[in-house]
Amino acid sequence: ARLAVIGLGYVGLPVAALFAQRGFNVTGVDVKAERVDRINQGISPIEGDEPGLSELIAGVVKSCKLHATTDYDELKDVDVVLVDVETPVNHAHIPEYEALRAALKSLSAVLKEGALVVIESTIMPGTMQNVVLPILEKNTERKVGQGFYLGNCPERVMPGKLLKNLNSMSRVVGGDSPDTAAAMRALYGNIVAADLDTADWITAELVKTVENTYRDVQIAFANETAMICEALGADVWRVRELVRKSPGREMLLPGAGVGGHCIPKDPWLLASSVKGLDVRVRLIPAARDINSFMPSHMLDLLKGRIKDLNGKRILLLGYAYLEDSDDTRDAPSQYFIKALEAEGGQAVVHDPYVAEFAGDLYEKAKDCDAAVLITAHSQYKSLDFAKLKAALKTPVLVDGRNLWDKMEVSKAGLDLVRLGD
Ligand code: SAJ
Repeated sequence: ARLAVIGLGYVGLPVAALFAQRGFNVTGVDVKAERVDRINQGISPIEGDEPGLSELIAGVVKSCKLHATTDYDELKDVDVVLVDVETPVNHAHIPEYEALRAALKSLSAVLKEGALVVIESTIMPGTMQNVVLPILEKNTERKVGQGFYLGNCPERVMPGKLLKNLNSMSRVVGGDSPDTAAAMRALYGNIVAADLDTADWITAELVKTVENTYRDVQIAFANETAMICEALGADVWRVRELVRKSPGREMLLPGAGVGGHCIPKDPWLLASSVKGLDVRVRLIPAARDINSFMPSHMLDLLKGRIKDLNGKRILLLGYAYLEDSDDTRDAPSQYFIKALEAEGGQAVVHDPYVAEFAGDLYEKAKDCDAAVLITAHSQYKSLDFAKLKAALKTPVLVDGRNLWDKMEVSKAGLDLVRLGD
């Protein structure tokens, strides 16, 4: 069967390659010609360490199972089209569908009679009914369930484990009808070894946004508890350890902030899905507000030791949004740097995973006044505290991820300031 994937990013490309590996004739469509060219040379344009992906792409391109193009005309005889274009949220926290609308319009012009279209991009609940369906029916002049079939299958992937996640994580297959959902289940059974749960569109859209909003709210609770503990002179890490002994209290980790491509964005998709309807959404925006505040709180912790940051140089340990990752999307470090610069300070950034900021951290520490840990990269665990103390002008070290042992750090003569303590 012939399958196409529109949008060859960090979700679309691995999905296209996996279906190609399973024997489908896959056409990948992307607007970026250079990305198309690299893929057709068998090279993965995806940054970061994705085990198995480069070899997989080289293999399926070599065996002519995967072909990339910028030309929608190549979709004429395709039976299944997966849509994986970007669906960003703008500064007003409203989802932007320019890329989605453009892809659907171009697809409508060539969509084969009776083809199945599946939206994999993360969308605001209600988008299938109110945005995707009208565009396709209007531009193809066909009715869903007759002239074409339409589904929503949200992806669950984490950077660094794309191929593993795609195979091992369960997925929801939301169809325009139970029959379509069943057909999607059979289709995805080719690449997914975990549960494939059938549903309708709104359920599939909600599951994706709710699961990530759940995480954001849980993290916000941990962060607010950390700030309460600081004010009361308690140690949130000890409190958390004991709270978790109570059944069903899976308290998450306070931290220097919440970054990445999914967690900061999806709560806004969920919250905006009921804009204008008679329901008040308060907890979700409040959680976003708390988590977005954490980088500034890290600066407040630093200012507890160095009042005036004007002209000060601060060593920032970690730029990526997640430990042991090179992914910097919406990373808390970026907000910390902005807040520091607003006080006249300057950040000297170290991050072993980000080329621009790699290098010898003790060298970088030499002309810095203090250091702040934003990302818990494993190699920071075994920091040479004596060496760091000798390099810093003021022996202040702020720990935003509960990475270090208080005794060990203070033994080296550093003044450790811990989030939540
Ligand atoms: N974070 C905290 N405290 C926590 C957990 C995370 O501050 O207790 C911060 C992290 O430092 C990071 C951000 O939140 O800055 C997001 O961390 P994450 O562990 O949620 O990692 P992500 O962004 O890769 O989230 C993905 C999501 N997966 C999908 O969207 C398919 C999320 O739903 C998963 O729960 C998460 O991976 C995971 O389980 O690793």
